[in-house]
Amino acid sequence: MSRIITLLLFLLTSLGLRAEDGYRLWLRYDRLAGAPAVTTVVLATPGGADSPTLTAARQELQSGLGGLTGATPTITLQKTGGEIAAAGAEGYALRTAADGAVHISANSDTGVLYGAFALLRHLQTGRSLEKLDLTSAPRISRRILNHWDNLNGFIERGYAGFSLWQWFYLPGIRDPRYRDYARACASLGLNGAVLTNVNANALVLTPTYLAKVAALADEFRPYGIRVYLTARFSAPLEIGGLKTADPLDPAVAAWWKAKVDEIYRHVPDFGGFVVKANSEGQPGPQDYGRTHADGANMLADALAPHRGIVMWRAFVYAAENTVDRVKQAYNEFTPLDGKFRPNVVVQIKNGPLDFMPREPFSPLFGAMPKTPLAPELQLTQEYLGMSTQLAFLAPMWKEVLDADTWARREPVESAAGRGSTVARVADGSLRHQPLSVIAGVANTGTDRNWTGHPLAQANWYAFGRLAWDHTLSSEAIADEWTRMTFGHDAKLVQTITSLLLGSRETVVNYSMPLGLHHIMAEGHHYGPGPWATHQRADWSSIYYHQADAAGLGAARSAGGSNAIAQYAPELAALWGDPEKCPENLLLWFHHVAWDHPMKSGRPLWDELCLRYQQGVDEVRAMQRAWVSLAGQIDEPRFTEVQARLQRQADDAVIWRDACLLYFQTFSQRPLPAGVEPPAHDLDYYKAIKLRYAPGHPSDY
Ligand code: GCV
Repeated sequence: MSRIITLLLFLLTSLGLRAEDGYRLWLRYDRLAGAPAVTTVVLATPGGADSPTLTAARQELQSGLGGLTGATPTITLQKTGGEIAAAGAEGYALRTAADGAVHISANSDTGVLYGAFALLRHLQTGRSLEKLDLTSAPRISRRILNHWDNLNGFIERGYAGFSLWQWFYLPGIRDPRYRDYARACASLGLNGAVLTNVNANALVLTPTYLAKVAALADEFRPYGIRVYLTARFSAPLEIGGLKTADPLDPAVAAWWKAKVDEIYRHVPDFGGFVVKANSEGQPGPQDYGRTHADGANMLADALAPHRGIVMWRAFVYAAENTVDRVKQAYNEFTPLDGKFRPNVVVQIKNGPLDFMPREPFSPLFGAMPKTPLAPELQLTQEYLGMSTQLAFLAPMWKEVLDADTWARREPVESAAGRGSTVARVADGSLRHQPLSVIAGVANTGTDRNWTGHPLAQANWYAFGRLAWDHTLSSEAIADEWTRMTFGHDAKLVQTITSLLLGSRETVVNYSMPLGLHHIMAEGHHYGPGPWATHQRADWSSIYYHQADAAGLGAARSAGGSNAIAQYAPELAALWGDPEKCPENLLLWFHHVAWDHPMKSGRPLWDELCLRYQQGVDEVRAMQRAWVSLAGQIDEPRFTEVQARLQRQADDAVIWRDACLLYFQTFSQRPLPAGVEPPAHDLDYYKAIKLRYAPGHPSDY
């Protein structure tokens, strides 16, 4: 039997057909019934001359249009008549001429490449080419994936295999996958990749590794992708032979300047550094009594002559600091506003804590008007079920990007800050800042399908699309991705898009509803651990949920840690009042009595229990929805998603039972009707130890 299957697979492969394994991502160019014929494509740039980027565009169009329409088009190059208005440096214009030829015009070769991918997307999503006339330009200039990849191949919080960068084999042996990675990124308009973990290794700055970095940069360059590295602040000590890394020591500054010059000799378009300093044990300027600005500026000065930038992370908190952890970054960074060089961006996680399933936006976005601020989003699902569970994150990112910081738009607009959204802070439009960056912690790895969970590809896709245009809706992104990745059947599209769109809220419901946060198991962060205590208070769940006989939730309003005061007064007034605070953030900001009446009329305890149950029910509904697609999806992807949804359903039950049994020891209330009784006692759940979970360096 197995011989027959092997033979069949061999025959299919030799016929050019293959089992769908997810490798092609959304760049699947299978024949599309009804796709309009495209016989001629004109690529127009100011120079009209060929280049590696235009070659890449041509190759993509040839294979893409050839596959989708069944006919390979004629592709010609020409000069643009003048600047393409509204396209900017990287945008494009797509237009169908009277003779039926499609013109892709741009002010740069990269713009044409992006236009080529946009044309393919247009066809792949079933849109017409008739009277096509659109211009698109990115709203944010640096759209960057951050890879938390170590030089030994391990990816911190990576759940889809090992690092794509094969450091041992570079620079000579180059995995063809580098090009496919670059194609995928370019298809979304992503234009940067930080190759290394923010928990940095200075070795990558040595000549041997810089040659390898240069090889990757060469692979990515035709696709408009610049490479960036993480700079270990203590590198002058570790690889430079200096006795200090004090940023104000001239010898240290000179060492970095020489190192940066050396990097640019290897990689002339090197993008710059990301730095995690004085956070979670990483070295930094505070080791020498200096500030984050001192450290960032020293590196920025070295990079400035080459037009490189520093992305200095604001993810800082310290064990010895007794101030509420969610307040610490604001306290450290707001006094530094206006003190950074123009080529420094402060990179801020979307929330003030750490990529929880739901957080309010970080108050820093509304509090550093003189500094370019970059949102850091996390594609890899560290706290949302890794690549085992389905959580489509576009709705979460939109929630943050669309959030109004209420920051004042001084000096021009003095009215209250309505419209001062995180997105407008990030894209620089609020304060006319020229440098704009958005960063996403990648979810890619060596798994054949790149992201482990076949549907987690949608998070890579969504990040890229939002980085290009944060005004796109989650619905539109889910629709595009589904059509490109699975097909156009109406029921299929409807089913998969609604699965995607509801999935993040489902994870919130069965893991950390109503504003609960940081109650996951220690270390690997997969599964519940509301009982977790650690020698570091700020790594303990009890620090965050503050459950006691009276109630549940972190007290962060005026009577508590007053973290609420870090937000604009309009928001503080809303969120600081438990009667007005949106229920999805209630336990983030307030310690609430178990019998506190919720909007449903139920007491908090009952509401909490029913939210956990709802999460479980929703996963089961997701399973049923997926099964309804049997026969409409290729077998490998269908089976893989089905198995992962089953695991998600089992894990959701564990979350519900573990959390409710634990919180019940405080509430002393029965489970309300409609909540399934747990199959085990609390000790059973406490005893669960997941060994060797992926993405976490130690055992558990
Ligand atoms: C790269 C969390 C993660 C760490 C990560 C850190 C950071 O603490 O658990 O793995 O380190 O965030 O963003 O720097």
